[in-house]
Amino acid sequence: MTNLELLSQIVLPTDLHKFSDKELLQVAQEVRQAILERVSKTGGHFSSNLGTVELTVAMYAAYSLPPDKVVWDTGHQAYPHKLLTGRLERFDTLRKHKGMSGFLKRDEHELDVFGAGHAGTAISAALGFAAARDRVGGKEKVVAVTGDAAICSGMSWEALNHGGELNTDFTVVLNDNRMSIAPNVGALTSYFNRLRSRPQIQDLAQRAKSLAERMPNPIHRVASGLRHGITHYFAPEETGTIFEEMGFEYIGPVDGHDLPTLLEIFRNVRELDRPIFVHAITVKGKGYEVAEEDARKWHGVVPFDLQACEMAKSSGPVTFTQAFGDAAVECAELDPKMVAITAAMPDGTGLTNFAKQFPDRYYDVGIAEQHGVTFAAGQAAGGLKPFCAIYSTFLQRGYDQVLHDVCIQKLPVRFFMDRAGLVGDDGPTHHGAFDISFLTHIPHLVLLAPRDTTELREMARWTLGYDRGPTAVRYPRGASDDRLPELRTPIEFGRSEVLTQSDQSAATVVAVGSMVSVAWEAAQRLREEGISIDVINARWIKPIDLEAIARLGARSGRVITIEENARIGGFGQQVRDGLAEAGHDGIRVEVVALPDAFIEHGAQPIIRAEAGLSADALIERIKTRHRVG
Ligand SMILES: Cc1ncc(C[n+]2csc(CCOP(=O)(O)OP(=O)(O)O)c2C)c(N)n1
Repeated sequence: MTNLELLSQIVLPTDLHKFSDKELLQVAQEVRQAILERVSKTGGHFSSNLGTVELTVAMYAAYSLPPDKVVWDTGHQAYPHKLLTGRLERFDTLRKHKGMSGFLKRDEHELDVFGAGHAGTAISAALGFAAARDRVGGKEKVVAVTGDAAICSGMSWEALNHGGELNTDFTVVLNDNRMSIAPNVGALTSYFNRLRSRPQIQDLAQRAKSLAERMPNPIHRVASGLRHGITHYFAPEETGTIFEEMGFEYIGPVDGHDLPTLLEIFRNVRELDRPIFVHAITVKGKGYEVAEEDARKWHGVVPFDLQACEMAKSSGPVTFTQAFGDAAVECAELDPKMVAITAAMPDGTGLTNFAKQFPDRYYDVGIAEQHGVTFAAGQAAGGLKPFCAIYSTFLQRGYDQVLHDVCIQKLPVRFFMDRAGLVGDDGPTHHGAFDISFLTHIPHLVLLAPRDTTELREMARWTLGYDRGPTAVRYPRGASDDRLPELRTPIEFGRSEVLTQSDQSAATVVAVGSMVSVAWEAAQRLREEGISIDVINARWIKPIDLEAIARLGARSGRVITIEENARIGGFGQQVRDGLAEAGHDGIRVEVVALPDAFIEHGAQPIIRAEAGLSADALIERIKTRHRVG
């Protein structure tokens, strides 16, 4: 590892104040070096962080943190922030179990003033901090840093709308690299491109002076904000930007890698006490050539060889994501009415291929899950067959739209929720731990979970033919267990699949989706010890196949449900409730599910096992209560 002479002295951003501007250039270099060296070993978010190096160094040198506050949107681009807040030593634990989070967390550091993971929250949160400061009479500055994709989300505009009216002392920094994870989309993106084409701020003092000289009189100059030598000047002269119309001073565009100019700007902006909007142009992947060329590929990385600039190609069994992508293409070929929607996640949801093959039937709505859901509802009402592919965690954003726009009207939108269950390294903001709870209480919606990738494809085809109302399919991150039996029954409405049963069964295990392979493994291992259990692949979470569960459960007297969802409102509780309602008092139901807690980050097998979602834990449970002889 390179010796990071200056960076290793920094515990808090205020330590930057002791460095000269020239030394700050070296700090920026060291921050970039640290990201390259550390993240190539740990894996994690990569290209977005290379793009925020100078921006972070400049802000943190110009402001006083604490007490000033910088709120980062999403948090995946805040590694420079972590490095400038004394976490260099902990960097090799990034995203590891019990190590440093990949996002910001209020309980990880006092300067992680607001946690995130989902995009579009920073401006609202920063405005809240500013309002709190104003109420208590504080003096600290508040800055929100958002991306060109995050700012397109509805919530960001709700906050800008409010911020312009509150007219208080806070600053929004737009980190505009033209990229979401994939290239950014939408009319606003075109608008930012037009703003980008204006001359960038270079030499502030010189340009402010030349404008002042062109101003007709001193009053006009003061009114233009030139007493600070900065504001208004950089707004376009012919027309105001949309941000000015909304009550912000627009400053930009500025080269987000030009540290001296950024320092000058932020030192000036810090003196202002009204809503300011700084538009910085950055390059995603800056400083690492292959990442600059293909920021999409290098958005999130697994450990890789820094010198060879190569990431290992992932091989292995087909993932659920790939299987959904294939299924979407198959369904499009089968039915010309089928269309697909993603909210800024074409690669993550597996729709990249679909987008290439059916460009006019593919819609990337940007980070706008709520809109995506209601857009799909409109398409369904208009006679199309929308496949709305949104990760479980991000569909939380669209709960009301699912309920109000889709389900009340019984519209046949097909939801495909990838990353249902524990996702691993991204942690609590990204686990899909709640979709069973927040979807199954909504009337009309049916919910399925495939045990493997083949079943996912079959379920996708099944939903294509189902026009009676909304459907949702949940499936986990990763690949399925190819040790599961190939023997299959066709997908039938409300019918589970019995994988194994016995007259001498010690328990009837009803497993949901990803947990089928856990139950199957437990069954194989128990059999070697002479203990047999029934294994039911639930397939249907709503409606539940109570008939099959009761039939097998009545013989064993013991039903164990297992699911990768919160216990409260989950599948198991509904099985228990359903069996009790139907009068099956002789069947004891045990629920294995996620506890009522936010599960921390860590490798999937580790955190699943900690939550009791493993074959070992299931075997232990079955054996503990199993009376042999
Ligand atoms: C609500 C929500 N939807 C989707 C995502 C997935 N996601 C993470 S980062 C990202 C792109 C962010 O792009 P931008 O805001 O421009 O920041 P950049 O990475 O370019 O710095 C997306 C879509 C998310 N975090 N939150």
